[in-house]
Amino acid sequence: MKGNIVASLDLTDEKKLISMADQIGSSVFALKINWPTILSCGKSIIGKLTKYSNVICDLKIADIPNTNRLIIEQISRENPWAVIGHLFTGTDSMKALLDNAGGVKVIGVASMSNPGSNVYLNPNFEKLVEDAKALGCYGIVAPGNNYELLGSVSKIKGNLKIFSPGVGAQGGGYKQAIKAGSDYVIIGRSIYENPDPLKYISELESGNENHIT
Ligand code: BMP
Repeated sequence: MKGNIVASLDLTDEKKLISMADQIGSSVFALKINWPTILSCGKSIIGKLTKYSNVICDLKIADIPNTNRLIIEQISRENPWAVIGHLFTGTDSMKALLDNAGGVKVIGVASMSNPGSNVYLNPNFEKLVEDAKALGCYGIVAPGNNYELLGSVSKIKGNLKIFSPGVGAQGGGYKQAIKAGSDYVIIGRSIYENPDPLKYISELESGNENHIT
């Protein structure tokens, strides 16, 4: 586990996923998995991946407090390093995640990288960040392809760590995202579809991202 790159392994073939985790797990800060992987491989894949790196379970949990509690109880048994939940459902729902997470860190979504998020979610980032701070989240998600918004989130983040997707396939740059305030950069397709993911990661970290895909 090193550096500040979170590899988002949105793979549905368990063999390919484990092989990629084995190849890059020790060269990144964490491996992130999302619904496609869990739906195809089952939730035990979370535990299986913990041997390669920190695992971030990106379920974007967004329900009433009781359902959030039931979900986090299931997930925390697999010992991920962190889970991602939505903040827009309100402080009661996020509190249910935090209260029932055991030792698992909770990251809240404050803003997103897809253009559609500019309609409902992104205009409310200030309130969402303030809620995440007040409730004691470990971190927040803010887009690595929207430097202005990321910079604004960074100014008010307090002790929260910022996790930024949107770099690579969605157009964001690693260096610019860090410069705008990102603590951890989430990269999916540009890593797992890369013929040489380790080279790509080390080039990014050494400041060469000219070849970015
Ligand atoms: P990619 O680098 O291939 O675009 O993957 C990005 C990953 O981050 C995906 O798992 C996606 O679901 C997630 N993500 C995102 O792209 N934007 C957000 O705002 C929040 C995310 O979790």
